[in-house]
Amino acid sequence: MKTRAAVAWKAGAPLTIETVDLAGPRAGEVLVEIKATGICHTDYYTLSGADPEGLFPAILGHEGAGIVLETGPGVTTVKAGDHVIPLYTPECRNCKFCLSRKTNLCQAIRATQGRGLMPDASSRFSLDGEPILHYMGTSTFSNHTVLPEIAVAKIREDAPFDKACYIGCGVTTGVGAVVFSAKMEAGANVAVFGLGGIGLNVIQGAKMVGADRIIGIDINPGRVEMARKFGMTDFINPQEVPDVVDHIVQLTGGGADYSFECVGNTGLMRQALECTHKGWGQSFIIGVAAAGQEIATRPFQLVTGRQWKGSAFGGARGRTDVPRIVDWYMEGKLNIDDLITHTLPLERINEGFELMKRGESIRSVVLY
Ligand code: NAD
Ligand code: DAO
Ligand code: ZN
Repeated sequence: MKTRAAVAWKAGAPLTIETVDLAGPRAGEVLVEIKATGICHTDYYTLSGADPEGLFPAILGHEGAGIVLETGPGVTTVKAGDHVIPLYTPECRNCKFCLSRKTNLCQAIRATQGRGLMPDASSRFSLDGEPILHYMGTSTFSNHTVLPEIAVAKIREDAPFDKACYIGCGVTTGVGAVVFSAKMEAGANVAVFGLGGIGLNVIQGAKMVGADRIIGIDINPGRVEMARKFGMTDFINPQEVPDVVDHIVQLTGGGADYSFECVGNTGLMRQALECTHKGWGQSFIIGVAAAGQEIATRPFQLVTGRQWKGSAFGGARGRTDVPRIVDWYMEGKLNIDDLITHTLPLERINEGFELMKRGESIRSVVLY
């Protein structure tokens, strides 16, 4: 079939809208009509050329929602007409990682996904006979995409696509880090470094589970109003205090029970660890640092009981947990509407990237 897609031809160049060829789903695959897709920092990271694993030409996008149009042979868990969210972290329920119950990092299709290919090592996208690569196994910047069955979460049909798409990455990454990775308890004191599309979702996750103090740290004071609306109780602009770590330790009477780094800055990662409470503080790295960057702290920070951890896709097992998060939104426990600051047609997708770069949007959503 033919479909409209925003194609990334090379690093640093704007996306161009093309009518591409899309081959139908093979065994274990589904064809999905994407109804809406968010534009995430990670798409920009790849498009900019900073991602050493970025491959071109490719159809980017990993934060979508849509409807299954067709299923390939052997597909049993979804059918045409089902509403789904594509999963860049699949859930096969069968690999060593899934069966361990210790991680959400399913490895069933990891190797081919990382090469921009479907599990049979080929691409379904092409233009003038030349293949175009998939991206993160999702390629939601195409009106139609083909996905492995294990990489779609079936969701309720009354969830609006233009909001549900954000659960495909940002909401799940932030809320999930609190609920699934940290398993945070009510009454906890929390520090959140970076109040963007991820950090604000950490904040609303912390509020949802009943955290006590929720301290937000950001260099952009323009984020304060929104963060307070989502549950932030205290704000720190690092440019206005002599020592952020000391400030958080004072505010919390000894340190945060949990902290989350939602920027991708290794200096902040250190502060996030060191502002946690001696004996039990846990610090979660969510932000993706630039290639080659390393983290450092004094080992005594860990000897004295602080724990340094990481969280990918919020620790969520996609097919199991994403539908639950959609329910939380539909039940009014999560606010997604206010985080979607801009909506655009596919033709204006490059404007969405510009808004993000200028820090003017929390989330821009492309509507097909
Ligand atoms: P964003 O650009 O929307 O937000 C980043 C925020 O950090 C901004 O508000 C900015 O003002 C603030 N900031 C920048 N430098 C700062 C500093 N020195 N001190 C304090 N605040 C600072 O980005 P986002 O969409 O929220 O993504 C955040 C990070 O999370 C990115 O690195 C992204 O790649 C990563 N990410 C990780 C996962 C995962 O599963 N681990 C998933 C999605 C995104
Ligand atoms: O299993 O090695 C693996 C891949 C894990 C991918 C986790 C991705 C989380 C960080 C990237 C940000 C995505 C938007
Ligand atoms: Zn698996």
